[in-house]
Amino acid sequence: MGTHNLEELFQNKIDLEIKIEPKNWMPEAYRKTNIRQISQHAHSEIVGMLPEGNWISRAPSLKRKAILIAKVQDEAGHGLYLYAAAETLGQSREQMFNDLHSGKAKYSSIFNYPTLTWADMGAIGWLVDGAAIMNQVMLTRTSYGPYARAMVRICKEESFHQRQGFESLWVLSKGSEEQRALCQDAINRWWWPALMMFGPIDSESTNSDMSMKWKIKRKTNDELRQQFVDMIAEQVKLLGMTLPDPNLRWNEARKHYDFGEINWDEFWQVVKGNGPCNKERLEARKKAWEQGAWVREAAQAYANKQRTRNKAA
Ligand code: BYC
Repeated sequence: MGTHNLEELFQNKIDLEIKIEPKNWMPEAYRKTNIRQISQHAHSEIVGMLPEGNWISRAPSLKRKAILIAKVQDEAGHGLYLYAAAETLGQSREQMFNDLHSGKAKYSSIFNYPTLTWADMGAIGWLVDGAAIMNQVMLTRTSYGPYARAMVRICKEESFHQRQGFESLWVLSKGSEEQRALCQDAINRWWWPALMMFGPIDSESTNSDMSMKWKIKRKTNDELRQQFVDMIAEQVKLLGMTLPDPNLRWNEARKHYDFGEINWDEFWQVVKGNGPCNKERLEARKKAWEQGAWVREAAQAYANKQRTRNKAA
């Protein structure tokens, strides 16, 4: 069968909502774009452990510490499911790590901002995980089977992450003047970077057209960002806090909140590696990789020994 017919059959399957599985024929560009997105997503989970890991030893109570450890561990698990999903497309895990460490592969811009106070743990849970879920719920229906299935479990865990973040800020928002100020300051610093997580505006989004046609993405960057603004603009009222945007207001005609201009120059600087913590984050990942070499070697030696024993038996 010619490539043209194969492409037509492939698109028909997508249109009929039939999942694409690892051994099915797929256009090379579909494979590549899934490897790109899934591996970037995996890297985001792994790098995303760093800003929060920074506060595990300083959590204000045993309860908060246990919650934070559980959340950071979940993120490691999400990274692993996603690396495994990308491997089914023929990309080796080693190559993915090399691409992260060399700076070739991207990861979410959000993790290049510092976590300055305890309130940042709440703001990350509420806003960063909140933005992540908004995007990931749609990905439970993405067309590539292994990615969609990984997302189902990830979304369940992410909703716990968001809840705990909101609850942590809720407690601060009902506390002393100083605690309220910490809460507001964290919201002020995380709001705009959280909006940037959804990616560039649709007209600048190079991958969206094909990803929408192939149902890898089911909603555009701007649609999801608007959904997120509408949700958070209501939730912030419960905290008695404000969002740092003088242009945020309900638009009755659109039935959505209008919001101010995102600083796209800042976004692209962060994506290009010039954000406040880009260098620190990559250094931390490279160091962890180097320091973990003996574990990988020991695991390999053990596997080899088992194989030899099994052959002999
Ligand atoms: N940061 O054509 P576009 C989490 C890049 S972590 C950096 O719209 P696409 C969590 C984009 O890659 C959440 N780069 O791209 C973990 C592209 O460059 P390339 C992570 C960005 O792929 C721990 C270029 O800009 N979630 O859950 O159609 C704690 C043009 O963009 C960003 C995912 O990864 C960005 N924010 O759409 C807490 C979800 N935005 O690759 C939480 C899966 C864009 O062509 N990914 N770029 O060189 C996606 O859904 C899509 O990849 C995106 C971007 C919506 C992010």
